[in-house]
Amino acid sequence: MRVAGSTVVGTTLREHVLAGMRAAPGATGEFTSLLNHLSLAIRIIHSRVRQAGLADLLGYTGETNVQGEQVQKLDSYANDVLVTVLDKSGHCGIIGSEEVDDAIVSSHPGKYVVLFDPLDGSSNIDTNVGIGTIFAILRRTEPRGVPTVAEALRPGREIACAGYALYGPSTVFVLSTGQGVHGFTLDPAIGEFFLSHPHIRIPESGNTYSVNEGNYHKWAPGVRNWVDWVKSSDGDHKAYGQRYIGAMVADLHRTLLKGGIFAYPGDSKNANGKLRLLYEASPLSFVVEAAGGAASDGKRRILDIEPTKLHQRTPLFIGSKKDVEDACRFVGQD
Ligand code: AFP
Repeated sequence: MRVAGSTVVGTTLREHVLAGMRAAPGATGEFTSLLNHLSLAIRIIHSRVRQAGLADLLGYTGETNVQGEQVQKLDSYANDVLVTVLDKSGHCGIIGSEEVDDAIVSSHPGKYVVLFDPLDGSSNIDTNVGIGTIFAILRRTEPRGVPTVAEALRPGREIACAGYALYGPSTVFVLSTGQGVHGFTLDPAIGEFFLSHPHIRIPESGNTYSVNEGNYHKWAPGVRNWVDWVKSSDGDHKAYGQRYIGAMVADLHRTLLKGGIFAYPGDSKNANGKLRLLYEASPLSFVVEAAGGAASDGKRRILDIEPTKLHQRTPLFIGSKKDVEDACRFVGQD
């Protein structure tokens, strides 16, 4: 008798999620279905991103979003896809998007909250540089009640699942439910994500730092001292190289795989920097911590920050544990 099974076809995202469901006592399949809807939205966005130069999608819509930034066509398309697919799924009570001022109450309320940045790094679109989608899923606190914004205003440590899609040379989908981080690569010919990076662990330390150094003169002394130190050799510390794409998903993905640190500190113009706690910092901190790394605002663990506003910003130092500790040693003195 032969035992079925083959190494020719790898593990798909669907199979991986289904295996997680089978291992979770009492699972109803709703979370599995929600992740499948999310993966559908990401594949739709992937498909449109790939046609961006062809389909007259580059450039601005002419509108301004809640952050006061110009909204690009692909941002609003990605936002619409995610809101529509997640709403139709019937699994979300509240949907929160970086592109939308207020929380969206789903027309088919379910038991999850989903928060996302539909197209992070969108100012890179016109130059054909990597961009991505970031998301976090939380279980609603009152799943039977009327959905409220308070169910979204929760610290990152309460996240049930978070991850991102990076639309780079290939499209990768990285996610974690807190136990392990796994990466899947899309086979565009068949529209399926396959497990390509199982059990990602971020190195204890790296040799690159990733920060917009053009802000140097706006930083507080501690941040400047850290950057001066990190790029110079001092005893056991060898000078780090610098890498900065300007799309956090892309910078973070490299940091996750190779180690090192990504930072967006506060400065004299924006005390809390640029990044949004709920849509960018918390989900990516959840992933990085699950991979063995760390994330801080310089003084506090990102996942412990209690949000008060949906579009709240936070300084961020994220990556290899030792590199984040080193940064906080300097920055914590500001
Ligand atoms: P956009 O989505 O407006 O391009 O912003 C991307 C982002 O929030 C984050 O992905 C980058 O790391 C960061 O901004 C880059 O900001 P700077 O251009 O100020 O370095």
